[in-house]
Amino acid sequence: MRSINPAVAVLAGLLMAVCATAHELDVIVVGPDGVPVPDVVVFAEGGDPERLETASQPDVVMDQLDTQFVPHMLVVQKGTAVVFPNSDTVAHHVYSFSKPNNFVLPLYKGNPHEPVVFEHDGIVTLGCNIHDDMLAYIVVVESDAFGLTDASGRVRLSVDDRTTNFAVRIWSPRIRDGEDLLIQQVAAPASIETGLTFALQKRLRAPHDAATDAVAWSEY
Ligand SMILES: [Cu+2]
Repeated sequence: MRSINPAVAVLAGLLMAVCATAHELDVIVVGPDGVPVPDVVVFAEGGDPERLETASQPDVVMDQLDTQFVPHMLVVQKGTAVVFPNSDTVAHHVYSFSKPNNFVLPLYKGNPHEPVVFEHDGIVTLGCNIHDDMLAYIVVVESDAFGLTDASGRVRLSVDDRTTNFAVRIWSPRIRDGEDLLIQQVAAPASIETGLTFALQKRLRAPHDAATDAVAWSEY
């Protein structure tokens, strides 16, 4: 049996370390008036499946406070467990009809329920049976490069640089533009350095409109 030359092993280790570094990809989303759009989900599609399988987030919290879900928008990697504590003194009955991620947490106070593990990518619309105004979204992505735009419409994604050809997709319940404007291919490191701009053409819905019928991305 041949043994591995230690120098080769060290070199291979160094190469793997170099290859595992990530590019920072800046993404900005602006509305038709050029105004930055906050709270937009941005994520990279495609990538190394083996890396995705090993990546994981700790339990993520979707709180209930002052009869609202907090936060209003949440983005998680597929397979992430989300806990739904009720921090109000009134009881809530949390549900989602968004198949196949649908679930129900029957009427409760405190935090008596097990976390919900979201096994399918897609948009999960949350509601409460007691309070019709309670609305929030969990966007489940098959990606470990994702985030929400900040007040300046920006988000920085850490993209594994083994990925040379991937797409960046955005989603928000406020966006009315068609799918073609919501996805951009990233083919070369050059475009990673310059960053991506999503310039929306249609006027946005108001921040908390419950317009769930019109907002799913193509496969949902
Ligand atoms: Cu409620």
